[in-house]
Amino acid sequence: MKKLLSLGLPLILTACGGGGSDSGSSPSISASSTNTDISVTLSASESNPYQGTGFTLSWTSNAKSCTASGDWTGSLDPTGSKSTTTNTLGMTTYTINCVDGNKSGTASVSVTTRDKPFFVEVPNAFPDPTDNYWFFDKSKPGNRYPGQAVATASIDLNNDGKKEFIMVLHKGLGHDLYFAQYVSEPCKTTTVVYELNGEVFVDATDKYLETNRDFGACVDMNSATVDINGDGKLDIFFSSNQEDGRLSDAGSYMSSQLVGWVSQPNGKYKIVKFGEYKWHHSIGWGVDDTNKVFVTGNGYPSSMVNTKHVWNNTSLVTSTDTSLPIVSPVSFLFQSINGSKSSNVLIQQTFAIQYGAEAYVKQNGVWRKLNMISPSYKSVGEETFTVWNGDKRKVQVLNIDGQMVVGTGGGTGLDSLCNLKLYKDKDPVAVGAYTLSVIDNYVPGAGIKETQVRGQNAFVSFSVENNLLQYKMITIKGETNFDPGKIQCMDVNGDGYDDIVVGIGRDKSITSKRIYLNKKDGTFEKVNLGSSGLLAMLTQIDLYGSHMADFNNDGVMDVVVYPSNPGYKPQITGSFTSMHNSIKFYKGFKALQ
Ligand SMILES: [Ca+2]
Ligand SMILES: [Ca+2]
Ligand SMILES: [Ca+2]
Ligand SMILES: [Ca+2]
Repeated sequence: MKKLLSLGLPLILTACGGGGSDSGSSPSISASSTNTDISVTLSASESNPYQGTGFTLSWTSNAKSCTASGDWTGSLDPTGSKSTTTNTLGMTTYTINCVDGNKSGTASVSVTTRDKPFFVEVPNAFPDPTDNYWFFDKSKPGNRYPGQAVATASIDLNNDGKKEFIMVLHKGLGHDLYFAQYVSEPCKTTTVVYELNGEVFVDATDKYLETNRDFGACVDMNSATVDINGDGKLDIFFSSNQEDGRLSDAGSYMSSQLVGWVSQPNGKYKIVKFGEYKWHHSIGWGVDDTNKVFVTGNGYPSSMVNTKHVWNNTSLVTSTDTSLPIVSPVSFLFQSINGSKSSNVLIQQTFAIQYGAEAYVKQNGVWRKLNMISPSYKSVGEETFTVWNGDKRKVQVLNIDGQMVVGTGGGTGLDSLCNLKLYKDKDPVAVGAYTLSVIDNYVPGAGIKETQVRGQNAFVSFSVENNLLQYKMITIKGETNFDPGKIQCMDVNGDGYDDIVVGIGRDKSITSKRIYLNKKDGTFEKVNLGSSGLLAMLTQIDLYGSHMADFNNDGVMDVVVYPSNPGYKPQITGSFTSMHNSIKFYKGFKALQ
């Protein structure tokens, strides 16, 4: 009772007996009396409990015995308390009837059960990133470009069941002077590993990384995770380059080797750089004929080659494997279907048509190219496209389902391919999103400005059936917002069917996680997260990203929200010197359903 009062909760209770019953101040209280001879009180520890969470009913009486009625039953001691819980939304009423001989008394209490929110923010869950030089440079008050989180991953780095949160950030002079024409110093990328300690995350980078945090390269949004050295711990690989916004006439500075984190016998991870210097944008892994895991990735500008990188006891060894198809520099995915141990399907964006996809299958040890496929479109014509710095180039305008989109050279394409179990007992399909560059208010012949173009996701699945690459646009019931955001293919509700999760995206007006549950019939339906799905962000930070994982290993998905911008504008607005609370932890409170 004391606890209740200290919480300031309205106490609900009733007393009856006597002529003047005190009905208390809560509107949910009800009281009744049948007799003036017995005094009975009944109260609940919470007036507004969450659905399915416990509360305590407490009662007193001067009777010999009592009986519960209403939303509880059974015989009760004359005075006592009982833990209870209700799955009923709305009001439930608990009544107690107490008797002593022919004397009796009654009391009732009502509680109103609230819907449980899906997510609850844990306040101050991350250390203040302002204190970290790699995120925010206090020595440069005019610096409006703090570290930009480009890639995130959630991996259990120490196999304790709880996932660590990994952020890769662009930082450095190149990034600060984004889109300056000549920058002497290429961008740097650095890393932070956050580990959940109780309910808050701590910076555990030094605990997990063997050397320093600097990759010496920019990384793309894409990463791939696979245990490449077979020690039971996942390793991470990033597509990397030096494309930090400098103009391409900066030449060779734009290229970089691929970067990986590989688990070591000492429990730490080693940052390894491997392969050719390229403008890498794709990264992925497969299993070769000898059942060995390999990593590969591709990028412009040098010629496309079919290299693979395998772990050989102490390092990644790069070799040319001409039997492998050349993987797309944008996005690709290997699959092992029909019970094959090695990869026998490759699905990827085509080189020629940005909306096109192509597939290869391996038959009798030989990779064979299948058909190319794309959404149906009509070519509208050529237009002059003016990019951010005033440069002009020619682009093709396409009409796709009545929408005018930039067809080539507009940063559009098939992105974020991931393996998704559409059906529990079948091979996964490849799910991705076409990032359509939609031209609003298109006027033929008037030219197109980059600012006129709006990104829009169109979800699509690919599968190889009967030696043909098939594609299907994915229907999402209940969704009207197709703004781009990072895509995760994961089973968020543990039913064995993979679901689709889309991050909060580039547009700051998107403040809600988008979660699409697999309806087991090939379609998806948006989860209505209600107000609890809204993720509160600092108004001073322009753009955010979000990442979903079960960080605390309680079976319920959690969300981390972090500052992320595509780099073309300052991330901080107004007078703002602190990034405190810019990274947020939303703990999953109710299982997604
Ligand atoms: Ca862990
Ligand atoms: Ca490993
Ligand atoms: Ca599911
Ligand atoms: Ca959780």
